[in-house]
Amino acid sequence: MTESTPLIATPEHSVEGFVREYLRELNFSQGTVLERASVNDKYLALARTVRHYLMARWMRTTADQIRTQPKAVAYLSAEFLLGRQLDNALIASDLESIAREGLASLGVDLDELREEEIEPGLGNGGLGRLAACFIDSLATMSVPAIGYGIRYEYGIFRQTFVDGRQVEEPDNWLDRGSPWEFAHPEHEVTVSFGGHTEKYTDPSGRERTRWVPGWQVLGVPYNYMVPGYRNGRVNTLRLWSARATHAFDLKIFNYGDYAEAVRAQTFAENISKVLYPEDSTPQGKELRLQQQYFFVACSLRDFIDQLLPEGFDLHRLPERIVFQLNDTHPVIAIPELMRILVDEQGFEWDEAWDVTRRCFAYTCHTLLPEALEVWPVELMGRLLPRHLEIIYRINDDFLDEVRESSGGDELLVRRMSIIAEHPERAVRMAYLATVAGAKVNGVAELHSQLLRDKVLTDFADHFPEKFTNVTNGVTPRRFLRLANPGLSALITEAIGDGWVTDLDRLRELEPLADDAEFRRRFREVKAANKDRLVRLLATRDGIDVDPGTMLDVMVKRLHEYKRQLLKLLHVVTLYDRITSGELAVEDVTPRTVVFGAKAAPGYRMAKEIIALINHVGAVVNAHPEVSRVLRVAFPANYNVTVAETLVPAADLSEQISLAGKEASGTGNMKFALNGALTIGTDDGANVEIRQLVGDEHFFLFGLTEPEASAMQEAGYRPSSYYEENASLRRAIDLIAKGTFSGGDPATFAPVVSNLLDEDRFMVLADYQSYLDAQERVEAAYADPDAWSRSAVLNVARTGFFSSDRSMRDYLDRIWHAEPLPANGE
Ligand code: CJB
Repeated sequence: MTESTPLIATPEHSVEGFVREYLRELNFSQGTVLERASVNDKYLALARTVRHYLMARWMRTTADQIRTQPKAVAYLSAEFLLGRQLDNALIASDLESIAREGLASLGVDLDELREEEIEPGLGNGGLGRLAACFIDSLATMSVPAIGYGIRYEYGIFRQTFVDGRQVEEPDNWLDRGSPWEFAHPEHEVTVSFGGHTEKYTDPSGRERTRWVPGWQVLGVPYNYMVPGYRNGRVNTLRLWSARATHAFDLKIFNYGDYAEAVRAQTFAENISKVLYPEDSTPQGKELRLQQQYFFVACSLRDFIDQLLPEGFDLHRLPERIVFQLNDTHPVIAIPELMRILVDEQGFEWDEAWDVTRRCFAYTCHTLLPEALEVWPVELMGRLLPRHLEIIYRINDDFLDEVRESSGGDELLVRRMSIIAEHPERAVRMAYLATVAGAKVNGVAELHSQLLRDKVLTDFADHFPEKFTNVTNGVTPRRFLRLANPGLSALITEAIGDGWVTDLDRLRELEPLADDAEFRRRFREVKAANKDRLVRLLATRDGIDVDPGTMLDVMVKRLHEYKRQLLKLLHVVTLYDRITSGELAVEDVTPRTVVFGAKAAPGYRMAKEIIALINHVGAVVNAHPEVSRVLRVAFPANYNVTVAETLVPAADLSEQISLAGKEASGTGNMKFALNGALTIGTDDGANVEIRQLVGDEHFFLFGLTEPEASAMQEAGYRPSSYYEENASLRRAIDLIAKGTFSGGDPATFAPVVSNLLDEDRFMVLADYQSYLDAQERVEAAYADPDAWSRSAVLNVARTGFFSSDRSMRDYLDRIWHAEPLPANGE
């Protein structure tokens, strides 16, 4: 394929040029004029204007990739939690001040328009947000890369509270159209499901298998720009939307059965209708497997047909692409590539396997056994009969290999089988990914270690060279430059602006931690960020926060392993001590505890915990004495947009999962990078954060992973902590007797008994250690100068957690791909 069309011109990079373009957009795209334009008209015109500035870069990047045919990275992910697009596009194209000034000259306020954008919530939490950070970094580093995923019509649900309990509402983010997407129905792809397989003999006399599908749907690609930061590059994110095949239209003509045709259409379109809201706890629903196969089948087909030159020899596929599997969700891509090569391209099995093994790499994001996806053989066989056969064959070959290398250790063979036998026959997707992937990585040092030692042990022994670590990262563009303009300006003034694309440069701030004037200005920025948050919570949620208090923040999905309950027990203990007179309010550091968390709609305990937080909050906040020094704020519907205001305002970052349960965490990185101090366990990336910032600037507490495991093995008895620790007993008793539920002990009885009888995540074992660490926090906070010194050092020493560094690690250890030359533009 060659590109010879001249590229479109970029509008003039000036206030006048911008205004001209903007008014043209209002007229021609929105069909209105400034005087009559609604806020939405103005927002859409602005988005389109900014788009124009990126368009030539996008076209050039695509053309360069097609022309030079470099090795590319395809990031396959069922989730991309992008956050708002406008802000990011403005900073990437260096249009922020031009847009602000240009709009102001027309009497339009940029900030008002920014608020108009509904963020595409196409992910649940950490995993989806990580994918968004990674594609941002790849674009900024000029790496030829494409993100592939699903264009869910409904993203993660909107959370509201009714009587303190979570209620889910649909997120119809596309209601007013999205100016950031480009539909390409002409590039639709057909995806098959169901049916059966049959053997046949091809003209050369070879025995072959073909899949005779039962039904089909179409995948329509929607392209999104992924702008690099001021490097003249814009990569592509391609999300697939499901449509009914045209055969359904024919049905309408042929049979006049309109209702049936519409039903079929709805059935097909259901596939990309809604994001499953379970985080780390897949439900094994048929529609979810349909979604997974749908998007990877579209993506492989797209890459082979659209991005490779015609007649490309697929034996050389590993030279052109590496498919990174973001958790197990896209793992069905492995048998799909085998099917394409063997059934469609006529490869011998071994040839196809050799190509496939070199095209995939797998990232595992969890240690929780319940988060590892397994698909019942019955379901897989019904939906994807050919893929199941291929998986069986991969498994047979692999188990032969294990048998041979282990001298026939049948117990080992059974343990390593891709097919589980109990409780039902099922495909273990993580095992399939490990057997087929060229590399397997965890997402923080500790996590990768535990993956090898505990989860995939036999595989780590069998394929030691496959296992590696890449510690997660976050994009400094969104989570520092954009979210924290005050701190960004202060940093840039001190060390120049190179840090935005080279975050290690933050090290140059270290000496400034000892500069009293710099610390004062740092505190000024923090105070301004708190004011910004206070305004947001007041207008968005009607929550009143005193910016003079310590902001103690715990925001992440609600999960028992993350231990929001531990944080809550601290709040209840403070309440108890103040109301019982044990603590005088004068002796308490005033703090506002901010929670943000969505629970999976079917996760009963998580929803109970949300209700309990809200009920405790209501009592604490209404208490005349207690509320002078302690308040709880729980804004509903925590999302990326809220994070962007919350993270820069925080003083204290709560990262308190039970050691060995949080794979990495990425919120922990965002807070440290914005100068919050962490109170945390030795878990996930906390370990690396603490190593980098230094023990004196991190509040460590809790059991280590080996200690926790040993205790579990010896028989953990949570009630012994209740019996022996009076403070803990009083806190639990307050909840148990109904203090926070209008005197009704029944309301939170399930939470209490869960803690006392099971406490799977050892909240009670870590309670005292956590309280002690909180006392160290109070003591440290009492010295604002020392605190801000630690905060500055947190910023200076966490440049490692840039997702640019993660991408370099993937490139070096896994992908072995090269950046394109920067675009001179
Ligand atoms: N993670 O967000 C999810 N969803 C899952 O289903 C499994 C894991 C999270 O992924 C993040 C990115 O790697 C990690 O930082 C986090 O610890 C993990 O829970």
